Amino acid sequence: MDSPREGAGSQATVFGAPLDATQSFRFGAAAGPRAVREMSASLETYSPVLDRDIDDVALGDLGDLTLERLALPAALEAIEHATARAASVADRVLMLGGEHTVTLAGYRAIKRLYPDAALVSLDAHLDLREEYEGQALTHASWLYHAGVEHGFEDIVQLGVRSGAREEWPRAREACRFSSRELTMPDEVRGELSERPLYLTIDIDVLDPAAAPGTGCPEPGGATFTEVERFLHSLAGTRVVAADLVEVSPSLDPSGATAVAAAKLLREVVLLPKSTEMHQ
Ligand SMILES: [Mn+2]
Repeated sequence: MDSPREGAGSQATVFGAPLDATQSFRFGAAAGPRAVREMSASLETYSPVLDRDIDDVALGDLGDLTLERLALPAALEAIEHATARAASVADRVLMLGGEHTVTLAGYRAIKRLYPDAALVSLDAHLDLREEYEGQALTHASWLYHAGVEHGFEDIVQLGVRSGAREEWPRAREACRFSSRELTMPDEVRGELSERPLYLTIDIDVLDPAAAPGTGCPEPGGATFTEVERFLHSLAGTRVVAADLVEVSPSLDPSGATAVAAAKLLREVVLLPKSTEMHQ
């Protein structure tokens, strides 16, 4: 197996993590990876904003993990291993969820490889509960666990507009930065540009008008263009891993949610590192 080649040209590896174990409201995220792959076929491979083409990227695909018969801890271990494996052959890992809990497993693997990695989360929900309905680790509490395990000061969350009362002080006081907007202060941005980044995109950061096919839609969200613009603002940073979670295709027969997810992923795949920026 190849070792990571950080200085080499664009190389990304995608895999699916169709976990759908802890939903509180509506299931269906297990079908996310297949739907996003299908809808990606309808998109051009070329990004006019980034002036880069998927055809010019060595994009590997490890397929989808088989998780449905596993208990949650075993499923998370499988996802952690897959992330580590993908990171060993590519300089950018892309995971298709699945419910948001998958991010904890991916982040664990990335933190082992890059202890100075920071987590950037785009999500309507704070996900900072200590537990949810008697279960410690769920899609509504995974970020709390990421903070406990790896440090809240490494977490930046954007697009947040929903959470229980007790989550908000944690967001304001413990996390490095937390905002409803998709922007961050220059100081935070400057810090992030120095560090390996794990980027997680919960599709519900989008307004339900743009992405109705998700388990817990939250009105008052960002437009597609706003999220896309934020992603483009990460050009020149070092995104070593990204995931896109919570697409539930059965809740959106139009396919609009899955194609929005596919297009955001295309832009993440094509995001240039600092060494690839146009002069
Ligand atoms: Mn969410």
